[in-house]
Amino acid sequence: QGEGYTLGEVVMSESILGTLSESIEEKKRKLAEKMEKQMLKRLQSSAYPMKELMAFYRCAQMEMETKFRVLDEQFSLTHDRNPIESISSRLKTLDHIYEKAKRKGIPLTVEAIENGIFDIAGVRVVCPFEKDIYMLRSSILSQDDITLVEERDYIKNPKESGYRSLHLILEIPIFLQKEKRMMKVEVQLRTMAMDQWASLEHRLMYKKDLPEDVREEMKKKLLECAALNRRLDEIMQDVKDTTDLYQEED
Ligand code: 0O2
Repeated sequence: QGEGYTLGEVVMSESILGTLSESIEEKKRKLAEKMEKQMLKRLQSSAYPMKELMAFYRCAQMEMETKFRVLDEQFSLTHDRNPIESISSRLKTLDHIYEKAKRKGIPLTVEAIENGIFDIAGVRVVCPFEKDIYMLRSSILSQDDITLVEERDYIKNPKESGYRSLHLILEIPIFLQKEKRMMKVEVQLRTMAMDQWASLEHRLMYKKDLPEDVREEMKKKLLECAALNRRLDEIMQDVKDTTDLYQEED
């Protein structure tokens, strides 16, 4: 009865307080959701700056693709084979940009997105052999208009899932009517075996209706495949290097 309340009143007021704080939390959550939706709408409706940024990324992607195509062309002249099997590009969709910004706590402004998300433009380069990847890496990095912003070598240090690829975040200039603009592009370099593995694993990740035990079993199998692929890439490289040696002696 300390402050003149009965026990029943204290219990009551505690439960009222509990309900109140729950409803405040709920209100806060709804407000945050509403603000996020408004920000996304603003981002979509600030159509011109965002559209412009996406157009710049498309240009940077084209520039980057061309650089790799040029390297492939030149190498094929001198070595009688192509170090690039295929090149593909993708621009992240607005929804995926939004999800990533949310995950990383990046404000939904055009400027913050450009400064905080580096893989809006992505170029994937698939090579026959692992050594081709590192040859292309050093050729592209030796170009004086390219800056390496970040490098993640998931070939030397594969991800826990078994994922392997070399990731480079590169800054490349695009030349507009009146200005030069530096843009970031994520380049993923991988062998054909790594590419096939990544596509299969990606499919598995997006199968939401898979029973948990089946998913675990598939993950295990994919880990096995990753180890086999690694060995496959090593043997193929060895066969090629040895064959090249004999060719040189002819
Ligand atoms: P999408 O559809 O290719 O755009 P971060 O927050 O920066 O540390 P982030 O950006 O995921 O994390 O960087 P990370 O881990 O280097 O991966 C970037 C991209 O590599 C992914 O892009 C995938 O394309 C690919 N990747 C990375 N890990 C895996 C993996 O375990 N399996 C497969 N299949 N691909 C992987 P997005 O944005 O996830 O997808």
